[in-house]
Amino acid sequence: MEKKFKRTTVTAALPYANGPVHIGHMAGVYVPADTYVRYLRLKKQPVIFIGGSDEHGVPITIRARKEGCKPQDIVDRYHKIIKDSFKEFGISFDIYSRTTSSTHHEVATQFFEDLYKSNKFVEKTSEQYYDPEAKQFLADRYITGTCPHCGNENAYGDQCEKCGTSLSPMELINPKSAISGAQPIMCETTHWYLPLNDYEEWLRKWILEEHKEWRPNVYGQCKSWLDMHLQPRAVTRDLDWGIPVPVKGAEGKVLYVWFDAPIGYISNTKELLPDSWETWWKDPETRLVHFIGKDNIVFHCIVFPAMLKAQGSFILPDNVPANEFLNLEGDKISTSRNWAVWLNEYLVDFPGKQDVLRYVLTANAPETKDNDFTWKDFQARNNNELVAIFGNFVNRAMVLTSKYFGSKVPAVSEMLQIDNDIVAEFVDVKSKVENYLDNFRFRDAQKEAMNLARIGNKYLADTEPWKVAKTDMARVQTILNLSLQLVANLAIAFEPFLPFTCEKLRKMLNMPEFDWNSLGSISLLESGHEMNQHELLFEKIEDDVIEAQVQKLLATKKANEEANYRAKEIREVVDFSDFEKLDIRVGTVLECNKVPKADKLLQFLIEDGLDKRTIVSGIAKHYKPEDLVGKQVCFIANLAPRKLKGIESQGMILSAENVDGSLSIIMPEKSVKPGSEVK
Ligand code: B3M
Ligand code: ZN
Repeated sequence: MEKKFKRTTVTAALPYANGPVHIGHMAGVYVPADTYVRYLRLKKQPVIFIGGSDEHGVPITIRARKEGCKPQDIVDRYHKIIKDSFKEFGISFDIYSRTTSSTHHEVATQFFEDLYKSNKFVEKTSEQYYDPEAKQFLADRYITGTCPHCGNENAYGDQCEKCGTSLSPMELINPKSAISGAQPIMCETTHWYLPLNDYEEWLRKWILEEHKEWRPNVYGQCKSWLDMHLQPRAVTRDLDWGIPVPVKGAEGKVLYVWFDAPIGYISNTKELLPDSWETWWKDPETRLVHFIGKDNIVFHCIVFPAMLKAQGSFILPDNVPANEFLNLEGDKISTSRNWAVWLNEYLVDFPGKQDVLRYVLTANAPETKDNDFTWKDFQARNNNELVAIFGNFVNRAMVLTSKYFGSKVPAVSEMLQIDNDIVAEFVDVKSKVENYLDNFRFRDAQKEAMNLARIGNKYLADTEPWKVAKTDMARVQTILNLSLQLVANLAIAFEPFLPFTCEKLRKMLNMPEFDWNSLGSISLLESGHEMNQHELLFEKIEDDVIEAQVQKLLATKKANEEANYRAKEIREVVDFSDFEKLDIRVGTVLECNKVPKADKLLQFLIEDGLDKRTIVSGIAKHYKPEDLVGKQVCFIANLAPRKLKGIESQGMILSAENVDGSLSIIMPEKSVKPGSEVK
C-alpha cells in the first residue's frame, strides 16, 4: 500500500437477495475480498470490510409474484441464507446488512436529494410500455415477446436468453405484459437521469490516465465503454418496490436499484460506525477498494464514481479488482437452470471442508480469464496439494517432534549449509506473497505460500531425521526446530486463505497469535515451547464422493433438457396452401466435408434429381461426414439461398432434435429416386 493512505475501506458486491450464493460468487468476489482483508488485518493496517444484501430490483418482485408472496418475504428468506453461508465460510465482514434497512433508506434518499437540489440530474419525459390491465408501467423484464434475432417467443424486454442478445423492449415482436398477458401500450412517464456524458472527459482522465494499474480486464472494459461514449442514465423507475423518489409528484416511482445499491456500501458503514463513518468515505487518506464480478464493472468504475463525483464530498475507488467468471464443468453457472454448486448444499455434503473450497477457488480464481470448476480438479487439489503437501509436511514435523521430544520444541544445536539454504529460501516467501497480495494476485500469492510446505517436505526428505535419530540426536533437534518454524510460518502465511485450518494449526502449535510481520522468522517458536496435541488438517476425498457430485450435476442437466423439451409448444396453425409452399425433396449425398474453422458445419453435395446442389448444415457435432456419403436425406428445395461461412447453402437438410439437443437426420425408410417429393 502506498504511503499516502492511512486506512482501507473494502467492499464486496452486494448479492441480490433472491437466491442463495454459489461458488461463482465466492470465487469472483467474496474469497478474494476476504483474503485481502485478512491480510491487511494481519499486517495491523486499519481496514473495514463492508457487505450486505441487495434487496431491491425487478427480479425480486417477479419472484415474489410467482410465489404469491411479498418482495419483503423473499429478501428476508434469502438475506438470512446468504448471511449464514458467508459466516460459515469465514467471510469476515465487519458488517453484513441490507438495503431494506432504515439507515440505507435514509442515506440513499439523502444522496438523491443532494444531487437533485444541486441540479445534477436531468428530467426527461419519454414513452414507455404500460400495462393497461394491471395499470402500471412495465420494467423491461416484465415484457416478453418474440426475439427479432432468433425467433425465440419467450424473449425478455432486456435480453433474449436463447441467443444471448441484449434487447430493448421496443425491439420485441408481439410484446406481452408478463403481469397480465395484456398487450402493452406506450405511455408518457418522467424520470431523472444522471448525465454521464458530462462526466466522460473527467472519467477518461481519471481512469485511463490515472489508473493504468487497474487489471487489464477492468481497464479494457472501461476504455471500451468510454470509447463508445456515455449517455444519460435513468436513476429512477416506475415500480412499487424500492426507495421512493423523494420528489413531489413522483409517487409510484422508486430509485433505480443500481442507483441505491452502491450507496448501500456507505449506509452499511454508517450503520457499523455511526460516529466515524465519514472518515472511511470522505478522508482522502482512506483508500477505497471494490471487489466485484466482471458484470458489475461499468457500475463500479463509471456510474458510481460519477455519482460520488457529482455529490462531491466522497472519495473515489482506488482500485476495482474485478474477476472474470467461473464456469462449472464447462457450462456457464446459471441460477435459473440450477447449474451451480450452492454453498448451503456444499456445507451439507462436505461438512468442515470450507477451507478446501476456499483453497480450490483461489487456486482456480478467474483473475485474468474465465475459468472452470470441475469436481475432478477439486478432488485433485485436495488430495495432491492440501493432503499430500501441506498436511503431510505439518503432520511429519509434529509426529517426529512428539516422538523424539515429547511435543516440546527442541533447541537448535548447529546449523549446517543445508539448513542455512532452506532458511534463505523461505525467508524470501514473505516479500513474494506480499507483493502478489498487494497487487490482488491471489492465485500466485497462494501458490507462493504453498511453497513453504514444498520447501519443508523437501527438507525432511533431504535430511531424513528419522534415520539420523539413530546416531545424532543433536542434529535431529536442529532439523525439527527448523521444520517447526516452517510450520509456524505456514500458519501465518495461510491465515488469509485458509482461516479455519490456520486457527487449528495455531492451537496445535500453541502460538498466542498470528503476526504477519514475523513471517519469514526462524524464531517464531522458542526452544522448550510446549505444543498441543496434533491432529490431521486435511483428509483425502474418495472417488465415490466426487462421483456423487458429478451424478448430481448430470441429473440437473437431464432435468433441464426435459423441461426445455416440454416447454416447446406446437406453433400456430397454418393453412394447407401455406404448407404447400414448401418444396421438400429427397436427395442423395454425393460428398460431405467439414467446413474449415466452423466446428458445427458440414458441407454437402446433393444429387437432387435435376442437378447437384450444395447445402451447408449445422450437424457436424452429431455425424462424421464419411458416414453420410451415399445416404438419402430430406431437404427443403425451395428455401432462399443463404451464405454460411462464405459458402452459399441451397436449401436445408431436415433433422429431428432430441431432448438432449442431439440431432438425427430424417431419411426415407426405403431408397427412392433422387428428387422425389416429400408430401
Ligand atoms: N446485486 C448485482 C450482482 O449481484 C448486484 C451487485 C450490487 S453491488 C452494489 O451481480
Ligand atoms: Zn434471440
